[in-house]
Amino acid sequence: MVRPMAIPPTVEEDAFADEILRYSNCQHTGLLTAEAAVEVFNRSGLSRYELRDIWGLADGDANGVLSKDELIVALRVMGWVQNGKRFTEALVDKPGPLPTIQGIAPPRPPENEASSSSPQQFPSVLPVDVQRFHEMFVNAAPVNGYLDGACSWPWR
Ligand SMILES: [Ca+2]
Repeated sequence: MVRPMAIPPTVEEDAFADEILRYSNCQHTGLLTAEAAVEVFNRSGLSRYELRDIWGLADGDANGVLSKDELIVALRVMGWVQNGKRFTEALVDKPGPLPTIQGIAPPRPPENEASSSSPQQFPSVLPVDVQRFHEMFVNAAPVNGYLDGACSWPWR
């Protein structure tokens, strides 16, 4: 039996587990195979001894694959160990920082979506604009490469 977590998975943990299942092409079964887990966990930068302990704890039913719940256990403990905690089973009982897994970015929390879209409001510069700016620059007869401020931005 899987030991239930004292604190249920956070939205971020749940989403990160989904992301890893997707990355490993295991999203249909919802089970992370040992082979896929090794591939993913090795990207955490933890030692194989730490990973062995984490795997042993996470695969609570010892069937050699991680269910999503078991994967979240692994992620939670990995996050703590990456942040300098010594491995203990008690780490499972408190949500910590999400682990860093190279090549797999944790999904953005929903509340960040609004702010992350703001940079896209800047008009993109098309190549034709670059050419036009270049012509304006040349036509303004730069002296030693510098322009008078009033000349360099004529559309003001
Ligand atoms: Ca299992």
